Amino acid sequence: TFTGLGPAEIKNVEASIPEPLREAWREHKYFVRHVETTLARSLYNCDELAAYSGTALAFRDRLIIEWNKTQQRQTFTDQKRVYYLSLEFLMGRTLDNAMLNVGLKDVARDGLSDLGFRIEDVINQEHDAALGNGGLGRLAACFLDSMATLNYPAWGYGLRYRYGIFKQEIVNGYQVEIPDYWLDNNPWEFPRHEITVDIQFYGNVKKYQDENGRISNSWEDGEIVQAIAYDVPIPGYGTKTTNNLRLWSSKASSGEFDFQKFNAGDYESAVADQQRAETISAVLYPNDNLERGKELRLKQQYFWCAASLFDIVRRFKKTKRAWAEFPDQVAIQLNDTHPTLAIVELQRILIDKEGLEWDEAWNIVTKTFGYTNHTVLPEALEKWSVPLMQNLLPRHLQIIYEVNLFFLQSVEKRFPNDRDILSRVSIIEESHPKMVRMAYLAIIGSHKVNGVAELHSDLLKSTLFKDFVKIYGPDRFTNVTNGITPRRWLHQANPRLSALIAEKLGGYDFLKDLTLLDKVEAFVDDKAFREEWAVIKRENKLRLARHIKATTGFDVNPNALFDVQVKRIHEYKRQQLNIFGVIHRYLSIKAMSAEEKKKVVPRVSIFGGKAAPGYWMAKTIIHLINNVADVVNKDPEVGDLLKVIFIADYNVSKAEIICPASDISEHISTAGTEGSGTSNMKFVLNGGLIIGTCDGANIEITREIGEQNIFLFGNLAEDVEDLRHRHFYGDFKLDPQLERVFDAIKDNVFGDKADFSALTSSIEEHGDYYLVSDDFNSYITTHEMVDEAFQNQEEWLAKSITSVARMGFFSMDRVTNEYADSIWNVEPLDVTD
Ligand code: NBG
Repeated sequence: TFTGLGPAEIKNVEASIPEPLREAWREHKYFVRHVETTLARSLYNCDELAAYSGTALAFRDRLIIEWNKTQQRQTFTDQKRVYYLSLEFLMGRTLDNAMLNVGLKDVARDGLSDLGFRIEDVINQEHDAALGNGGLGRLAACFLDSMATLNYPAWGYGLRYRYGIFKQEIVNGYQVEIPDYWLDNNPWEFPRHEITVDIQFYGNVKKYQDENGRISNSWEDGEIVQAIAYDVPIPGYGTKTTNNLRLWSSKASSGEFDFQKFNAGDYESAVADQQRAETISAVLYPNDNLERGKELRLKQQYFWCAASLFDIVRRFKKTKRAWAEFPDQVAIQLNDTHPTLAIVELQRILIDKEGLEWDEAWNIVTKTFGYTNHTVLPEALEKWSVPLMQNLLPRHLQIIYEVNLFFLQSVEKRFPNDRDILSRVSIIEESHPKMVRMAYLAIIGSHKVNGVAELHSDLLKSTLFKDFVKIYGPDRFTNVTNGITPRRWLHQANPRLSALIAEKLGGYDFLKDLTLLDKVEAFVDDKAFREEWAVIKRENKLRLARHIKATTGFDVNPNALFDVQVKRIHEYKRQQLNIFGVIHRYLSIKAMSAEEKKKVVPRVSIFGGKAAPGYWMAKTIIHLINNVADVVNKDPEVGDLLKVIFIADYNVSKAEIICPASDISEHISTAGTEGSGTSNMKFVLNGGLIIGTCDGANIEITREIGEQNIFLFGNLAEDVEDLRHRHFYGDFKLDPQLERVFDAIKDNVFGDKADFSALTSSIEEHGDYYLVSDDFNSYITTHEMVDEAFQNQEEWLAKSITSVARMGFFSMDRVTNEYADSIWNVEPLDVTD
């Protein structure tokens, strides 16, 4: 062992080691030191968990040194910084990513192996950091990776939830939610007990005359909660830049612990106050694309916005610049409307605390913020009740009313003859109770608004935000199509494919410039390359098959076509369409002769995803999938021809196993409902083909990879409204093949039909809002084309390789550069020294 050497001796030993080995030796030494001292374990009593902790701590040391240097560099050069405000950061695991980004995974593998550990087992000890629901949270995590990789001076700001997204278990076919207490054993955060901010709630507003005779407002009384900063280092790939993600945790402020109660002997009630403060950051709301208007959620939003703004303003004030320079130094991106209160908070700071005039302040505010919209679904658009806001944030409500007043006055001036437009665009909806429309506030308070895929951005302009396009002109609205980080979603998840590509391209430069992938197309006819490609897919399928066996007990045939749909369960994403298609396939197989069965392409239909705990229909869909699996997987007449698998607790680390293993994946939302989708990109980048509707980024994926390489089906977005309208007026006929599926369900083939009646009747009787019946025939026919295509393995392989080669556009680095140029106006930092 390396212990017991003094610093001088260590230097000597180190000097005697040849340079290439020195790095390895150092890592080894750090590992041993952490196991023996930080963890107080002996090397002879070191299990996999301790090996994980030791390795993580060794890498953390590295990250934090670079983190410090990066922060110093950013402060010293004093360039414009970007702040990404997101209520969700779906980071997944950190160790593997950290090892790859600093380029020392091989060193760690050898070191661990010397000590008798397999690096994969050690990596698997880590708990996912699951501070997000789905695509929106994962996009934020991809942003952090890209911003660091591209050397942008950038910070993420979020909440440090004590409980991340719940852990999903399936019991008797039903989803059961288990709390995810993820913080034990988390080496990746640094508590900053010295960085605290007092956050105020409730109270009232008083007017007073300041020393210049100006009438000012002051927000008084109410209660104070303390925000404490926790910092998470974010290493870029192949660069020294290590950025910061700052997460806020809530605590009763010391002043808040009620000593009067305490002295009066009411200790319990004093502790209860304490606990109440801590609940603010206790739990992530588990809804994806749905807002419920709960007061605690609004408290979370303000708590996080106010703490982050205080921090940003404090940093700016240290530079002693004039306020007018604020937007030259600070860009703040709002990840959806969740952080919209930051707009109001900055205005409040500038006018109430810093004494700026309204117009001067508002000009600074609008130049600072950019707003990204992620959905057109009406149930996801945030509105807060005016009485709720009046109570919780009285001063902010006043400011919102004032912003609205000035805005409506300007609209009235420009459109004097349009009486309706004022009520349509007002931030305040005149309902009972009145509601604050957060998206409108976000548009009015930002200089740029963007959607996340072309179709989505077009729909925003032509429907939801149409009036605002008229008011502000088209330039305020733009599109930045989403992307994914190739570091995690190719290199980390699929190391062999990444290595094969690197071998052909002469290195890993493509991980920093994904457009270089186009050179892969030259090898599409290279026999050895194709074979290697096919072997890698097979290995990845075997890996998933082992996972399925271990977690569900079912054996799946790795030669079968793996058909995957993993994402949040939502009616608009249409897992019901998929499972109805599976039932259709099952019934067809059952009706076949032995001869006919020989021609069937064996399939494994794989599902995964969580339902929001209160979303009953989504839970019904999960139940149906599991019941179908139960029947199909045990039916001897079907055997290997069809298997149905529900992978419980889908999360980022499972996605890393699943994405590389798919032959085909499903992105089948009703046209016009999916903002972008990002797993579609992950699957194609890993050599899987996709079946999808003309929705979200599927459209641009098709444009990039060519329509011969994708299976598109279903009605177009432009036809959806009309179809819904017709259904509403009774013009609806259930697709006959779907009827056969419903008949089987109603014959109790998959358990008690009563359990699924809401699902079938939503289609048959209640207007089929998501057009499942309208798209069913097209869906089934297209799946037949998939089967046919899969039988020609050579052509399938060519499609797979060609598609990967054409995926360069979907790198998160392209996305980040587009935001930097067209929204933030920030430059990367030079880190050459
Ligand atoms: C989601 C969309 C996805 C999109 C991600 C990231 C919300 C509100 N929206 O289609 O549903 O890919 O955002 O942009 O979670």
